[in-house]
Amino acid sequence: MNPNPRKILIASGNSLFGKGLMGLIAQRWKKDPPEIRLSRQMAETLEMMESWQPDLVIVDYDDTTIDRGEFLRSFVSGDQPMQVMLVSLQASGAVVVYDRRTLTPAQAEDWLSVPWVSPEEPDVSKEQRSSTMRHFVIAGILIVLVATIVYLLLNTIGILPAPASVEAGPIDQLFTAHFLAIAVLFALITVLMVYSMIVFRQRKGDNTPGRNIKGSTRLEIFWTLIPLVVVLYFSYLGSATLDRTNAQAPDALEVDVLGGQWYWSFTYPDWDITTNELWLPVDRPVLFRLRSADVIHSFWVPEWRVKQDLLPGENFVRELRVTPTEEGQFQLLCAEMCGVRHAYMVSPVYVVSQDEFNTWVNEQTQAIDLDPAARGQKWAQDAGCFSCHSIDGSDSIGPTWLGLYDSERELVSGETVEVDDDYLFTAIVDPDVHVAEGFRPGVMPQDYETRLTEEQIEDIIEFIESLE
Ligand code: HEC
Ligand SMILES: [Cu+2]
Repeated sequence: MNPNPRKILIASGNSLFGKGLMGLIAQRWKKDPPEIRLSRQMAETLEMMESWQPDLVIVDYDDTTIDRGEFLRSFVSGDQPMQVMLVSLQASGAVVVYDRRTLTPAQAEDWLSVPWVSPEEPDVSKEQRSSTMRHFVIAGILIVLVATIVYLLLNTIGILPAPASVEAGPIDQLFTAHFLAIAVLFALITVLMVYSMIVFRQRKGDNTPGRNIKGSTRLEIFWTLIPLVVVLYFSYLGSATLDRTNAQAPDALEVDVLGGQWYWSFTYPDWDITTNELWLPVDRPVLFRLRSADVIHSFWVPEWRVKQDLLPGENFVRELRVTPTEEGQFQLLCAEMCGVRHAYMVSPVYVVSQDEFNTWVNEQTQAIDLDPAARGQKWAQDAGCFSCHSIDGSDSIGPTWLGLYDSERELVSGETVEVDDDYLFTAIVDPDVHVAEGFRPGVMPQDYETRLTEEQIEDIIEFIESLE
């Protein structure tokens, strides 16, 4: 070490460090004291090393605001002779001196690492390591426990009804896999958080600063790669499931589904049947072609699991494949918020044996050959008129049809008109043209003109006429 430095720079954020050293230096070179400057900040230190060219820099190695890498770079880049003395007072009181002209790569290396390993430190860290181990083991057991409980809970609370289609199998497997991921993630996050909050909380009267942790590349890689793999695996699972549930079946029964505000209508092209109840034979693959008359709706029978949106527009026919495996009555729901009566957009679904299905088909096709009034009743039934109109004389959402024909109808406009074929036809295709007294416009669907043929509307009028 330079036996007689003339210019000394002391770099430390801690003023006691500087003052203490200045006292020591003054004692050491009593006769011919060197010039001493203090620097509190990293930028200031670097600037002074450049402009003032001290021949000795004393660095407080316990000062974490000093960037060791940057300091080293600036130190080796100059060509004036210069020495650096690294002094650590906290850990061990160790002192290391580096000379700019003789600095070796090995020295630079341990400059950047911590050079002050005092002999007793390995013991401390061994003890620490075993206590860290203990925390990990306890937290690990808690995580497994909480994950198991959450997983069992998610599987038993019965979010969905019992499955009733071939497609429900793969979808439920997917649910199980997601429940597992949810349970593990939930446990991992909450257990570690709550455990840390309780075990590592600040005790009363403890004002020591927390440990300075620099980050860990290994940990970063670890917790980037694992979620990446998990997410990729789930995307694979998702597309594989989609593939399985979309598998084509050659002998599928075709049903055209029309959804609108707020009704479901089903057409079986094989027999030209249109109804508002869905009848299907059990164990036979069905191909639904879904269309919307107005806004987006969504076709969903919870027991079948699969779900498909209906989009407005002629070209947006969506397909959905289902093979019901359980007989019984189910409910078709609209699973897309579609307006004020969205919650009532339900239709019954009957899954029956092939025999019962054939009987039902026969009944439907025979209805077409009945007399006009009987046909009209069927069309009215299929179009859902009876959810608002009664034929027993009681008004509900709409006026009753009993005794309507040939009666004097009072309108909200104050007029009174006679109910005849023309009045009824207009009332059906354009309900808001004349609104019956005591009722509101805009309630009855406006699209029957497109959903019913003219003959069907005439049949319905015959039917209303027959109700006297
Ligand atoms: C969402 C409920 C609703 C549905 C479904 C519905 N209507 Fe109506 N209907 C009404 C309401 C409310 C009125 C009274 C207001 C008006 O005249 O527009 C009405 C009025 C009528 C009238 C005039 C009655 C009168 O006393 O002047 C006829 C006829 C009629 N509906 C036929 C039908 C037919 C046929 C269907 C099925 C194809 C049908 N409605 C479906 C609610 C409904
Ligand atoms: Cu809807």
